[in-house]
Amino acid sequence: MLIRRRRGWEIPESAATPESLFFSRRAVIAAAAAAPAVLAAGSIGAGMRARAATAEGPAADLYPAARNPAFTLDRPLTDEAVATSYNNFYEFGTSKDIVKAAQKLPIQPWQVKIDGMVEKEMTLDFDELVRKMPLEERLYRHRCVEAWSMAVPWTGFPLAKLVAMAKPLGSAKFLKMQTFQNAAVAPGQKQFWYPWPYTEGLRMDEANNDLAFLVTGIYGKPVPKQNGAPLRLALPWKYGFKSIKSIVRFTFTDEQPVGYWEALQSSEYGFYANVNPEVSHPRWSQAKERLIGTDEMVPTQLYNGYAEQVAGLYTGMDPKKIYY
Ligand SMILES: Nc1nc2c(c(=O)[nH]1)N[C@H]1C(S)=C(S)[C@@H](COP(=O)(O)O)O[C@H]1N2
Ligand SMILES: [Mo]
Repeated sequence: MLIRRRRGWEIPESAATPESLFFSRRAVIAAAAAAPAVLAAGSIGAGMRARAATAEGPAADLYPAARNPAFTLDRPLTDEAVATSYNNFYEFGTSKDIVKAAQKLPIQPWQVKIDGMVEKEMTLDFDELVRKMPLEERLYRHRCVEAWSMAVPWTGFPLAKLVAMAKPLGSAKFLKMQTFQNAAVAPGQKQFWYPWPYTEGLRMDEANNDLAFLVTGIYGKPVPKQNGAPLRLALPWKYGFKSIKSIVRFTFTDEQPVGYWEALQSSEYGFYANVNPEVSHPRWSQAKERLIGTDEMVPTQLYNGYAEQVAGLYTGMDPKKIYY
């Protein structure tokens, strides 16, 4: 547990309530005996001391990939042991300490389906997919809606490369993505009253933006299960819940997808979910963020500091709609 002093301008930890609040409320009704602990945004679970990512995993021979120098940071990288042990992955539990539970997920083999409005639907094995793609390392900021953040070296490839391979029809306006569904290994999915499988979506132009990155690795190694192995998204200008983990399906569609959090509570979690320090979450401020693993709070930036690359996507849109 970190021992820290709160400064006057910091939000009280109890105000920055994790997304798991909703699980708590609902779970209290359905499973009072097993009410999950709601961890404050700054508290670090025992998993913090768990082992770091290993060099094993799918397509391990492809790592480390060359770093793309175009993506720089304004802060130090988060410690690997922190980024790979303080995780949101509700399929495996509502605390941040899901490392152990997540190891039950079988990831070899892993099938990825591409369907909907495409020239030809396809299913391919993750190993086949990753070997078709040009892997690179990018240093990205990662800002959770709970007002904490990390800085992470992801390895992967632009989502636009998968879109190009899929050959979407002109009628496709959105890309919908879904996580595996396997309640036998993911205890969270036994809570059938939640909208499993975890779903997220992007507009086609967002999916084709160079920043949208499909992640296969972290810290120069295959991404571990708790961080969304073998394939997850990183959308650094959006709140972390948009960065869906352990993806099994990409569907091209003309209907705006409804994300998992949006389905649960649309007044708090919206489709766009672009980082904006000036638009508060209904229950807490988004003006600052806690750098996880340190004692530091820093101001949050519009589009999490990526305005130059993405502001053009939202020209003329109602900011309320953009941010929620
Ligand atoms: N399938 C799935 N993807 C998910 C989540 C989840 O619970 N399930 N949590 C999201 C949230 S809220 C965040 S902040 C990031 C956390 O990623 P990390 O654990 O690698 O930091 O994953 C996102 N992707
Ligand atoms: Mo999050």
